[in-house]
Amino acid sequence: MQVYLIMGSVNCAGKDPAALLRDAIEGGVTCFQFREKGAGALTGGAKLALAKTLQAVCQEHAIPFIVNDDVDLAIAARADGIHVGQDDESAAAIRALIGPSAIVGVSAHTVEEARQAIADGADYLGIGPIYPTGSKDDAKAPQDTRLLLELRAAGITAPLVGIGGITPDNAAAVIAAGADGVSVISAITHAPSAREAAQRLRVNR
Ligand code: TZP
Ligand code: ICP
Ligand code: MG
Repeated sequence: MQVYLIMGSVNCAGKDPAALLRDAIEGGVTCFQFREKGAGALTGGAKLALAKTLQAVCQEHAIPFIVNDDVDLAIAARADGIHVGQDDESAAAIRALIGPSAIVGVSAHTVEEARQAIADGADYLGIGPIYPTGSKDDAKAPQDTRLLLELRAAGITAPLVGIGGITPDNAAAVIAAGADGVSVISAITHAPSAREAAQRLRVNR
């Protein structure tokens, strides 16, 4: 999980999500999360249909397809995993629903939240926002690479991905602080070329 793209239709600004995803994977994206959220987000059957379309692109390229928040969708689509936040059920409860082999990711904002998620069986943690982000309405205050450094100093060895405002220009700092990978929305979805943006992020790993 070195370059982790997160995207839904809302992030694509009129571009075809499947074409954008294919382009990004060809540039080096190693994991994908379907996050269908925000104003104008698809629901119901249209959401499931887009999930299936994007999942097929991931399968063509043999990268994991992770669903944000929606456990029912993750199960219905037989996704490779799910990513949840602190307001959602625990990693243990989610795993009980989705099955033992699924990837379960959890967002954590403090050392305590990170320890708890790992104790609950999370496979990786999303740490952020690192930098200011325009892609999440209710994002917490950015904390730079401080928590990444703190988690590693505390001896936490779980896979960590940084998220929030990460670009090809600052990704190296996130990895240097202890992240195993970077999660991005806009650095790829809003780039003139998704492929080139993914390539530039990938070399930073
Ligand atoms: N969680 C914390 S920041 C964020 C999410 C989903 C959005 C990241 O988007 P971007 O465009 O890479 O800053
Ligand atoms: N981290 C990751 C990897 N995904 C998310 N949706 C998030 C934090 C909020
Ligand atoms: Mg959530």
